[in-house]
Amino acid sequence: MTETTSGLSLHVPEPAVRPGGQPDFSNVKIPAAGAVPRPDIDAAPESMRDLAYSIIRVLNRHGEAVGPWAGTLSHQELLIGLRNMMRLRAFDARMVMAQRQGKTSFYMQHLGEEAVSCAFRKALSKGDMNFPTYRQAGLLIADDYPLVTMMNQIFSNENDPLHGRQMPVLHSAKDHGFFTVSGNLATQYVQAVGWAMASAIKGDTKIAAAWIGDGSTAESDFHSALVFASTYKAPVVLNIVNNQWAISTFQGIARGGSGTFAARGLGFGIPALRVDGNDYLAVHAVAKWAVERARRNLGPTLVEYVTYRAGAHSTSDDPSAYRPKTESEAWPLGDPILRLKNHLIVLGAWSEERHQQTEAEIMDEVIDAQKEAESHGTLHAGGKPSVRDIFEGVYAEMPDHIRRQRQKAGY
Ligand SMILES: Cc1ncc(C[n+]2csc(CCOP(=O)(O)OP(=O)(O)O)c2C)c(N)n1
Ligand SMILES: [Mg+2]
Repeated sequence: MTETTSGLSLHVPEPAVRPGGQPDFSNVKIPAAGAVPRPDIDAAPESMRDLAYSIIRVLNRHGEAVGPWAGTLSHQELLIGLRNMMRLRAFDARMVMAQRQGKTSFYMQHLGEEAVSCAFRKALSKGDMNFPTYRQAGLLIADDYPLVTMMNQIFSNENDPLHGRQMPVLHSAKDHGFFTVSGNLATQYVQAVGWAMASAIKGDTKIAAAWIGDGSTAESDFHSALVFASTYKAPVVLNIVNNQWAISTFQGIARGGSGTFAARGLGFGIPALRVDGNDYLAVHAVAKWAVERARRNLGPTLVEYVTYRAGAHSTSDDPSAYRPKTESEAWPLGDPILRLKNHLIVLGAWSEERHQQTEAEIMDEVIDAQKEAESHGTLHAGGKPSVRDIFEGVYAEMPDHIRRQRQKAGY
């Protein structure tokens, strides 16, 4: 028996650098595009353990699509993908500005992460259900959800489909396979697995997609969801968006000693894949693979999207307090819009001129939508939901004390 000579201490992971330091992403080991094999859809999870530690990439640094994961999208589909990501970016830029102008209390943008939700949506079928967080509005945009309706929700105006009951950006759109966003993170995982189990119990063909950020995988809901998903082989895709940050907390705090977030799936016998989240083609190919597995009743897949939150966490956050200002530029996987744009130029399907023209057209489209939404009110001006809405839509039968409160309020 060895004797302890000094006191015990805890290991507290620290980010490699702090504000003022040189950005350092040497922890992100990046394989060449095309280097990671593509297993058969029904391959045994044990045969693909390496995929939890690598990064599946399709676009190389010359803008070419290479390797076994390439070829899931036509030129036309790629152009649609580019437009959707550009639309999301323009939408975000206008809404961040609108928040600064006091038209909404709060906004959360997707800067640098547009490929994840935009490409994933294109792998799903109608009737499938996403359980998203606040950072997957691309699921709506890529499903042609009206920008005006999104803005009405963000402005909590008289046309807000949720009647001012939700925080801005916590959308809900059942017909677009977008379950109501819950502010309580990781609940998405247990709900998605439960929904997927119900779909299987009914003998339906619909699958679910769960969404979580790197930081939120530390929540116990993430782990309990994995127990149920793996035990019952639920038809669900379990998505982890690793954007390196959870507000001011770096990803290492939630990851602990495990090699990757994807590797969390291995202990449960769940196939786990890591993918370049800034590569639209790779995200789509991996999503399609995982969706097909679920649809063929082969069970859940865990997918980690390696990306970077280039903007602030929300309009209430200032990242210069906790990370170097130039960290975003040093991110080694580049920008998803630029990378798809360059690929389309290499294919001869796009040009710098068309890109600039499209950027201007999309900005006009977003500004027009904003004008229309503002005509129905913003946070401090114009039309608002009725006070009556506070009392309705919660209980099937309104309890007496709520009824009395409503009468007291005069509604
Ligand atoms: C259960 C729960 N705990 C804490 C919070 C407060 N909170 C909001 S966002 C956030 C960070 C989440 O980071 P991550 O999961 O990495 O997602 P990201 O914001 O990077 O997309 C926290 C802690 C919350 N919303 N829900
Ligand atoms: Mg995060």
